[in-house]
Amino acid sequence: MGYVKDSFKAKADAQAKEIKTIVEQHGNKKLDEVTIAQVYQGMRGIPGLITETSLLDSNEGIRFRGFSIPELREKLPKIEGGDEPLPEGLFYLMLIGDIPTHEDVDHVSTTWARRSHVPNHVFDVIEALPVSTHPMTQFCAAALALQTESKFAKAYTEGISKKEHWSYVYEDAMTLIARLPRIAAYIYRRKYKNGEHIQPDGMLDWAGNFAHMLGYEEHSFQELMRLYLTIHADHEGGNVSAHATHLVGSALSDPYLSFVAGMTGLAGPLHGLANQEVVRWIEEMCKELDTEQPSKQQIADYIHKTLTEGKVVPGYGHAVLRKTDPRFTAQVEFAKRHCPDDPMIQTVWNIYEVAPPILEGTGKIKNPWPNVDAHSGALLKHYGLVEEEFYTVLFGVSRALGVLASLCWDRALGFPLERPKSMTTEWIKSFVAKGEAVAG
Ligand code: CMX
Repeated sequence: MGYVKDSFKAKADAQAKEIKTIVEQHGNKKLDEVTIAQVYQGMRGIPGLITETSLLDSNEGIRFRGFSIPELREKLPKIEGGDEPLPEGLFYLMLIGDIPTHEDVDHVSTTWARRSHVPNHVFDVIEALPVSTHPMTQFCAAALALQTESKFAKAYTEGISKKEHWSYVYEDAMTLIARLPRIAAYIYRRKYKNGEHIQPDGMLDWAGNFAHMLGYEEHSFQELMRLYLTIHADHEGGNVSAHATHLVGSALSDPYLSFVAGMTGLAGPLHGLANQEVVRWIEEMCKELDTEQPSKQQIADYIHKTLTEGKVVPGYGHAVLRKTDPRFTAQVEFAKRHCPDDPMIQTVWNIYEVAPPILEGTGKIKNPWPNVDAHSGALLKHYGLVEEEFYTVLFGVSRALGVLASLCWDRALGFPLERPKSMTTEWIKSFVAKGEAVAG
C-alpha cells in the first residue's frame, strides 16, 4: 500500500472514531427545521449531508479543508518556475486534510502517470459514437466503458467485508483520475483535430500532460490548466455533480458508475454546462450587435432582452453563494497577468460591472454575482481552445478530484445508503390541515 493510502486510512480511522462519539453524545440534537417551502424549492439550505473535502460559505466562497482559493494558490506546491497550484496537491489536501509537501505531490503525480494507460475498448466505445455527439456524452460513455476495470466491483462480486470497501474504492478512484485526461484529450482531438491524437508525456504533471495531449504546449496555458483543474474540483457536497456521485456511491455502485452519475448532472446547463452557455451568450450578443466588443450600454440592453425572453443570464447566480465567486476572481487575476487586452475577456469584465445591478433589480434573483463559469470560457478562447462544447469536459476532469476524494471518505467512514423521505402534495395538504407533524 502506498504511503498516501496509509495516511488516508489513518486519518479516516481517527475521524470515524470521532464521528462515533459525536453521534453517541449528540445524535439527538437538531441541526435545523425543515419548511414546506424548502421541500418544494430544491431542498435549499437543508443540512443533510457530510462532505469532508470542502465547505462553502455563502459570502466567502469555497474553502478546501479550511483553505480559501487565494491561500491554496499561495500554499500548494507548484512546478518549478510556475505560479499556479498543482491539482495533485489539492487532491492530497482533500484526501488527507493537510497541505502536501513537494514529495507528496510527486508521489500522487507519479502514481497517476503510472496508471494512465487507457484500455483500447474505451477508445472503441468513443469511436462508435457519431463525431457530432456532444463531448460530455462521449466523456460519460467513455468513463462508463472504463468500469470494466473496477477493482471494487470485482472484489464485491467475489465477496469482501464492508471494512475493505474503502481500499478498493481508493484504488478505483486513483486509476479513474489517472485516465480521465487521456480520455478527455482523445475526445477533443477526435472531434476537433481530425483524430490526430497526441501521446502522453510521462514526464509532465497531470495538468501539464493534459494540456500537452490536448495540443497546447504554451507554458501559460499549462499554468491555466493547473489553476482551472484546481478551482473546479470541489464545491462542498450538495451541488448536483457531487451529490449525484455520493448518492449513487451510497448504493455501493463502484466509483466508475458513481462518477458517471455526477458527470451526467454536470452536463446540465444550470450546472457545469453553463461554461459553454456563457461563451455562446457572449458570441450571440456580439454577432447580433455586429461588434467584437459591445459597450456597457449594449451589454445592459442585451441582459434585459435575455431576461425578457425568459432565459437565464449564464454564469450569474448561485444556489448557495451570495457574493462574487472567488473562483471567478482567481480567473480575473490570472487574466490580468497573462492576457488583459483580450477583447472577450474585457467583455467578461464589462458584464461583471453591468450585470449585478440589473439582476438584483429583478427582485427575485438571490445572487446577482458571477460564478466560476462566467470567466473560464473567455480564457480558454484566448489560448485558442475555441470549441466551447468541450468546456464542460474540462470541468468534469477537475470535478473528479473532489467527488472521488469524497467517495473514498464515504466508504472509509462506512456511510450508509442514502434514502431521504419524500412526500406527496396530498400528504402535505393533510399535514397542513391537521396542523401537526406526522412521523416519517
Ligand atoms: N439569470 C436569470 N434568472 C436567474 C438567474 C440568472 N442568472 N439566476 C437565478 N435566476 C432566477 C431563477 O431562474 C428563479 O426564477 P423563477 O423564480 O422564475 O424560477 C429566480 O431567479 C430565483 O432563483 P435563485 O433562488 O436566485 O437561484 P436558484 O438557486 O434557483 O438557481 C442557478 C441557481 C445557478 C441555477 C441560477 O442562478 C441560474 O440559473 N444561473 C444561470 C446558470 C448558471 O450560471 N449556472 C452555473 C452555476 C455554477 C455551476 O454549478 O457551475
